[in-house]
Amino acid sequence: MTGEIRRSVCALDCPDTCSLLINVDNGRGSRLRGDPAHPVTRGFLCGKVAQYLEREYSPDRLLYPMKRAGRKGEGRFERIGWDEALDTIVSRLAAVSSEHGPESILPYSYAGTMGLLNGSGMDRRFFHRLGASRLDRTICSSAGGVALNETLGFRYGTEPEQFAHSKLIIAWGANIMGTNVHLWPFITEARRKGARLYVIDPVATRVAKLADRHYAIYPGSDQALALAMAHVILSDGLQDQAYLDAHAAGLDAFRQRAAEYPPERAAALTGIAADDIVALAREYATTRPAAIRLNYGVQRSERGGAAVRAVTALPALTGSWKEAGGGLQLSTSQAFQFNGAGLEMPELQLRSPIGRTARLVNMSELGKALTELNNPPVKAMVVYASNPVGIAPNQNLVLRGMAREDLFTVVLEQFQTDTADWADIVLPVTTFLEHTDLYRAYGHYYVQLARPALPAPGECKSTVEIFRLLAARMGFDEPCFRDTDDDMIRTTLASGHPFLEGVTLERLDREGSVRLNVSPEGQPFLPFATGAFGTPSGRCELPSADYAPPVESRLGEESLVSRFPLEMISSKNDDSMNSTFGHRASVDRQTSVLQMHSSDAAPRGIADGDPVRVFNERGSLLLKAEVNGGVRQGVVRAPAVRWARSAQDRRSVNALTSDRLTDIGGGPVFYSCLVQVEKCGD
Ligand SMILES: Nc1nc2c(c(=O)[nH]1)N[C@H]1C(S)=C(S)[C@@H](COP(=O)(O)OP(=O)(O)OC[C@H]3O[C@@H](n4cnc5c(=O)[nH]c(N)nc54)[C@H](O)[C@@H]3O)O[C@H]1N2
Ligand SMILES: Nc1nc2c(c(=O)[nH]1)N[C@H]1C(S)=C(S)[C@@H](COP(=O)(O)OP(=O)(O)OC[C@H]3O[C@@H](n4cnc5c(=O)[nH]c(N)nc54)[C@H](O)[C@@H]3O)O[C@H]1N2
Ligand code: SF4
Ligand SMILES: [Mo]
Repeated sequence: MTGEIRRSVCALDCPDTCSLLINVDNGRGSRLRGDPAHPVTRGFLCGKVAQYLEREYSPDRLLYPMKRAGRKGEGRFERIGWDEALDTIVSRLAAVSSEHGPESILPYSYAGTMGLLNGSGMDRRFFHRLGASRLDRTICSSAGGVALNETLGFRYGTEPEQFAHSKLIIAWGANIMGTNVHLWPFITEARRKGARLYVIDPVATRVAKLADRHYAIYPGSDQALALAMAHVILSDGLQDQAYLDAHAAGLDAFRQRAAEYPPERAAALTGIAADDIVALAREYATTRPAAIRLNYGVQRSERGGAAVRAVTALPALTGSWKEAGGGLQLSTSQAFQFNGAGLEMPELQLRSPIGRTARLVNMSELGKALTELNNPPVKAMVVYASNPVGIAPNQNLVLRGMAREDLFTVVLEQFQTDTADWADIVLPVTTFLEHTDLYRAYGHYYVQLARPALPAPGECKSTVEIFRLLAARMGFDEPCFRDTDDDMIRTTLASGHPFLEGVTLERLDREGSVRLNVSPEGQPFLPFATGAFGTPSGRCELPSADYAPPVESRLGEESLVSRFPLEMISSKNDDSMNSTFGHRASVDRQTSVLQMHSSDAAPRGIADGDPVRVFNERGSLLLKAEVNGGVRQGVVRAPAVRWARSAQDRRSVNALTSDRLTDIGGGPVFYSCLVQVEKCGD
């Protein structure tokens, strides 16, 4: 078995969901690259995953089950066998369930893997049958997702391939070079044919530096900009009235709201000059086709939902959905019309001791859930595919919860993360190169399947297999707990939706990646060219919400602004994936800095490279100043998310972020965060 090339799929939480090829010699992977035949991957990978084999074979991989040997949080563990680990978990969960009710058990997971089986398959069945609390998975995209659904009815968007036909591309809160690099070749192709690229972002990201124009907007003010653009478009009569008449609802109320946002008012709210707003609106409305790549940065603020709704109204206003290379992409995920109910089996809750749908706990309020929630309190938490101590807001409150002696914590992990340090039991899991899974995407329209390309090291098991074993030990005798991976994939594909017609396990095994039947072969998918919005009215629902600056912003609550005058953005680090890859020294360096504008650094006596303390009412954090022109005055940026366990003060950026929720969707407001900064050490 030498010199074989196997296929896999990148499971990281990224819109690109790349198709991978890996060279395997005698069971060992030697080279990882993007599949040149895949229409979106196009033969290349991002830097972090091109080196994934470093992570795969890292000496820091967890290989055996362990139990806590020291105090909670101390991070001392001793190796145990699988039998002892599983028996301990089952007996503790059973005891907690009978004493406090099963809802005192909280699963906590997100998108450490985007694989459907390992990320949202057997685990869901297990917790439903147990009657555990349900987790409201809001941590990333729920404000924007709900906003899209309210406006468009479907989370569909412009295909990445169609950006090549655009004449104007607006990257709106979208760090394309860092978080969505496979869109870049299509943008480059469009620019070769004369297209312009504009970026709307408070931070001078790599893509902002490569753009034709960078609009350095104030954080959390996008709704005001979009309303002002709509105002200009409507007062100049540049709208596509026929499209609006046929396919939109709420135009009168939207027009009235937009009329309250003349460019001068929006200029004061956004920091973008009135003339620039007028020019941008006119150019957007008259350049055909024009596409907006909206990403999730915009919706991580207090008004993030309304902002996404206002931006999403623009392509309906101009009729841009009609054109290949027009429209907007925030997500494509809902086109994967899988049989989610068959995969997750929520009806198992009726067979649980509570016999009804369990309560829902918002993952973005984990600190509160662990310290305030009652009836019942959370007594056990099972964490997988997530690192909540690192990534959830208000880290100090989360840590207070994790430290509770009466909380039983299980963590299924590949690495000893900040969260694993607080576990009572740690279970070693496989990586995506080592197990079978089925993948959707949120930045393109290809379904993919991956089989194990490499053997599992040590005693690692897949997350699916671990929940199968736990179910058996719990005595759950429903046949679904004996489903094989292939059974689960077949069930998931069998939704009967036309987008999935002919997409079978056999075909995926043959082809690896299959385009959804969103349009006839060779033709672009134009989701809303002829209306067909998924809203109850069948129309694009134009929003009418008013704007107000976030409480935590330069124009926000005065008592806060006076003490904490800087707006902190902790956006994604280019070379990591949330907290994944935090074990790398290079990533640790990149995520331990605070980017500042010189006019904010100088009055504080801070020079480039100085150690600084960043603080607010929730916490304090030590970082190194980078006075490098990356941010505009009044804004600071700390790339997310460092491993707190590597930091001298054992904290990371979420020690500062707020656990307020967004206006729509109950999401986190990571990027509405006021702080003060001082120089350390004198
Ligand atoms: N390299 C890398 N890639 C990733 C990730 C990663 O951690 N690293 N994470 C993955 C995940 S989980 C996700 S959800 C996606 C997210 O992908 P993106 O949404 O592209 O990433 P973010 O960094 O959250 O935000 C994008 C940009 O929005 C800007 N921004 C912040 N606040 C505002 C605002 O108020 N208005 C405007 N207009 N812009 C604002 C930020 O400065 C940032 O440059 O990326 C995925 N891909
Ligand atoms: N300040 C700030 N905080 C943020 C963000 C930000 O931009 N700024 N971004 C937010 C966003 S958008 C998101 S999506 C969240 C992301 O938060 P998380 O989903 O928690 O993402 P990661 O930090 O990448 O942690 C995922 C973990 O899953 C593990 N894992 C990978 N594959 C598997 C598997 O198959 N099984 C199991 N059991 N584990 C696996 C990895 O080893 C890793 O430790 O963070 C949020 N937090
Ligand atoms: S993280 Fe994104 S760009 Fe990088 S390999 Fe994975 S899917 Fe592709
Ligand atoms: Mo995310």
